[in-house]
Amino acid sequence: MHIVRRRGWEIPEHMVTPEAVMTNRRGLLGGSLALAFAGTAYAEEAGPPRNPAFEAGRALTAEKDATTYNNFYEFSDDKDLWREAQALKLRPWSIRLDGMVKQPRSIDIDDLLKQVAPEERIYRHRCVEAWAMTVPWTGFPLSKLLAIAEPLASAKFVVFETQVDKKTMPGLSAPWYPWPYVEALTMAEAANDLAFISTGLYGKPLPPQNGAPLRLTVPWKYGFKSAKSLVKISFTETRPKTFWEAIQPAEYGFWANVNPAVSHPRWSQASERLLGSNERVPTQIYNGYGAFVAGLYDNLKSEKLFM
Ligand SMILES: Nc1nc2c(c(=O)[nH]1)N[C@H]1C(S)=C(S)[C@@H](COP(=O)(O)O)O[C@H]1N2
Ligand SMILES: [Mo]
Repeated sequence: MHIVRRRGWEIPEHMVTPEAVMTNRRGLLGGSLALAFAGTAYAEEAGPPRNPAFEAGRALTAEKDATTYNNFYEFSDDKDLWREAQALKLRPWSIRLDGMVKQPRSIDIDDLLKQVAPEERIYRHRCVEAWAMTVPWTGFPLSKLLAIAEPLASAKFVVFETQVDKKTMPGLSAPWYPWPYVEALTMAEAANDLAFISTGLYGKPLPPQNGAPLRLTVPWKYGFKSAKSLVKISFTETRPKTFWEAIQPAEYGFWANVNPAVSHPRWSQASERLLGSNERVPTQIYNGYGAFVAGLYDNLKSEKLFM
């Protein structure tokens, strides 16, 4: 049977981009010319404005590499799961905001997207497995979502939960994993300017395999912290058990800040392999974002911050 399915990148652009940004695009074309010169351009119809505060310092990964080599265990533990991931149903989609908030509720993704102004940020990404990429995300600061959720002052952690849909996610049939995929940040980490919610990639709607329609992006931490396809964001007083911590606490902890000097028990974290070229480059502490985030950990020296 031939099933016609609307893929993530076929969603009309006006559904994900407010009118104000659409009409502003022509003014951005000069910027893309300069980028082409720098060798980091991508085939863009010009997305939302790029935030210049985040300099990646290395060439962009090819879009094809970032969208065909993925970790998304709900689909498969193979890296080439992108075909299976096209089955993810992206609409209707709502996000539950609950726990220690003023008023628990669900918000439709399109209502949410109307309340936030999209921007583009080029971030480095470092997987705990030691592969890395550099990609342009579209989205908005996580702090904007915190403001919408209205957490109580007594909340200490933000917990992110991924979609569980047995019909479209074959990986869920592996019973030894503690589904749903759960990740968490402290409130201070979540409020940090670097913490981002991604809704797009390379100026297009976020592909399912990269975590459509809404994905956490915390680039100073190992990639597993950046939970995909979020359906619930809740606020708690106590630190939750996160997915990979539940599986193997000695290898994948709560903090998981990138540090080349702290080896994974089974391999070195000193360098990383760039997707595409396979070039090995040195890994940087906090993935190079220490100026933004190192201060978050000044009073947490007794924690296992780097695993
Ligand atoms: N729900 C969910 N989120 C997830 C994962 C996953 O398996 N399931 N894998 C994580 C890991 S290990 C990495 S490295 C990144 C990979 O993101 P990418 O495929 O967009 O590069 O997603 C993270 N988020
Ligand atoms: Mo990862």
